[in-house]
Amino acid sequence: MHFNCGFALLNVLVGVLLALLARQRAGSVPEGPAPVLLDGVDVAAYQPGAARPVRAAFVVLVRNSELHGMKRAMRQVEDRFNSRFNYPYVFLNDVPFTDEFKAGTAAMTKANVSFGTIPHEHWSYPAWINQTYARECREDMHRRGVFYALSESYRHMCRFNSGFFFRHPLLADVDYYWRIEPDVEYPCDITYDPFLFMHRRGIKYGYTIALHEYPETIPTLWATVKEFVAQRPGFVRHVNGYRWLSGDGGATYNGCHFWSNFEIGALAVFRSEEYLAYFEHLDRAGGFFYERWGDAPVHSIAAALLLAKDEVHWFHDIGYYHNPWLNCPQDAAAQARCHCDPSKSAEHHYWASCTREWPALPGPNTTASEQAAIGHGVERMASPGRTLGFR
Ligand SMILES: Nc1nc2c(ncn2[C@@H]2O[C@H](COP(=O)(O)OP(=O)(O)OP(=O)(O)O)[C@@H](O)[C@H]2O)c(=O)[nH]1
Ligand SMILES: [Mg+2]
Repeated sequence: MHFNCGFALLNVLVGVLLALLARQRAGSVPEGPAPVLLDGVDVAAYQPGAARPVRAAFVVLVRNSELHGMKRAMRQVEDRFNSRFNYPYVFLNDVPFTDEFKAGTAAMTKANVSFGTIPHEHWSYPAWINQTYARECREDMHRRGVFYALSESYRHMCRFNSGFFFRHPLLADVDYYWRIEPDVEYPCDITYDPFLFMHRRGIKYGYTIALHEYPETIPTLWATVKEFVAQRPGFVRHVNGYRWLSGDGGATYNGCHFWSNFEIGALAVFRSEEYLAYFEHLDRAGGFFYERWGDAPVHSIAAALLLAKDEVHWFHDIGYYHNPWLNCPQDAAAQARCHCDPSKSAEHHYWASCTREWPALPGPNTTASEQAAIGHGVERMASPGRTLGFR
């Protein structure tokens, strides 16, 4: 009896002690999940519709017929990144989007989506283009086996991406864009906000893969750029970029370009007076239609000439695939969050050697004599008697 009483008392004491401990522990645990910080920003800033730290959006030029490939790309973009960050999507099309396309893509995300039709003047022949000659050029390129040689829409697409996407009213309040296309893949978790990363570090243009261009699509592009450079002393601000574009001091273009189906960029670059004048000069020359100038070399030449080395960033840590090229992070820590084979990454291939050549350029600490040597080569690009301004 005495033993039973003592045991009961002990039980009560242990019970009270456990209850006290439980209360104390409960008191130290905050209500709901602890706030998670992403690159120093509270996740609340990334709720759909919240005022975000950076005004940014995905920008997608796409056809109604590509709905399924678009959903496929969005699935990975969402799973790997945007389900936590909720950046809005802006879809653009040369014809109105169907209700099926709108509903199908909106169902893939909780972020805002908007759908815009491209103004006719941004997707048609300018008055100065001789359309008969343009057709002859397409047929000639076709006989020579050039990819997309006969396609008129491909040329409108390249011209739109070169000179007009950033003027669309749906992007009026957007400062940074991230381009995606149907069927692209994102095989790695992206655990930080690339827009904020760029904004905080003053980066204006980001890429994952840089390739050489097919020379037969741009026979006169470089000569047209040189003409513009000669007319606009000051356009070339950063001579180091020339090393990336030309191995012979500007005489010829080596074809290096950032592969523009992936781009994260500051729209201010494209909206700048310099870029608009550059695009206007190229557009007047007619090479978007008489040849098949791609938006990738057009963007890249401008980025290389207008931006400093450190304003262009290789996102080596963002896994990305657009047929047939892959960017797959090489380091073991990143691999833990990826489903790609690092040995297949484009950077190992000679055709994508431009990928690593940008980060290998001389930087802001390049010596004066090195700069002078580069500058000397660049000056050869200008017409005799013209001076180029460098900053
Ligand atoms: N709305 C619309 N979008 C287009 C048109 N042509 C191309 N696009 C889009 O523009 C982007 C680039 O076109 P692609 O056909 O992928 O060009 P590419 O990447 O050079 O070629 P691929 O290697 O075939 O992918 C994609 O997002 C397409 O969906 C068009 O005529 N209308
Ligand atoms: Mg494509």
